[in-house]
Amino acid sequence: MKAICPGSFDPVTHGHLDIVARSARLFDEVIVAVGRNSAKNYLFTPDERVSMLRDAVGGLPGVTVTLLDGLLVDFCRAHDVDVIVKGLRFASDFDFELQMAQMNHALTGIETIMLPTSAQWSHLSSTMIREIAKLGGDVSQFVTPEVARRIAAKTSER
Ligand code: COD
Repeated sequence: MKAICPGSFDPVTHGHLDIVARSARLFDEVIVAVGRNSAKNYLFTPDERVSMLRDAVGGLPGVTVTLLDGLLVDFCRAHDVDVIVKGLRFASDFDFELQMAQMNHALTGIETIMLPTSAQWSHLSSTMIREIAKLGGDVSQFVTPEVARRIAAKTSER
């Protein structure tokens, strides 16, 4: 089966990577898709987010990374994706993810599977990583060395 892990990944964290790695053990193929959430303002460009993800998932068998332009369900139909995989941290994630899962199902009938976050990473969010980095904190335990380097470069140029 072919799965997709969509997200903003601004930037990718160990929490996201844990969901991708576990998906790779469950499905034959996993596409990690860098999409757009119109409610968010991004620190990194779509190409930068794709590049950081490619670096981070490089060794995972069956995993590819792509840019998602337009509707997720249209991409899934065009690429014969069987299932959408999302990560859940807390109740507010569930409320948001449930609504998106039901909307995506209503649009094309595609199913969404939600994986509970690993306890080790349940407190991680890209928003907090950006905030900590902006205020000079050390985020290296939450992201890959390459992402930490890119965040430092990005925040110093602002
Ligand atoms: N542990 C486990 N899971 C996590 C963690 C963590 N520490 N942090 C985040 N996650 C999960 C999130 O719950 C989510 O499932 C996924 O990882 C991605 O998270 P984000 O924050 O990077 O991405 P979002 O939620 O901003 O992504 C939203 C999409 C881009 C997927 C969505 O807007 C979308 O599908 N856009 C395409 C256009 C479209 O089809 N819109 C209609 C949607 S109904």
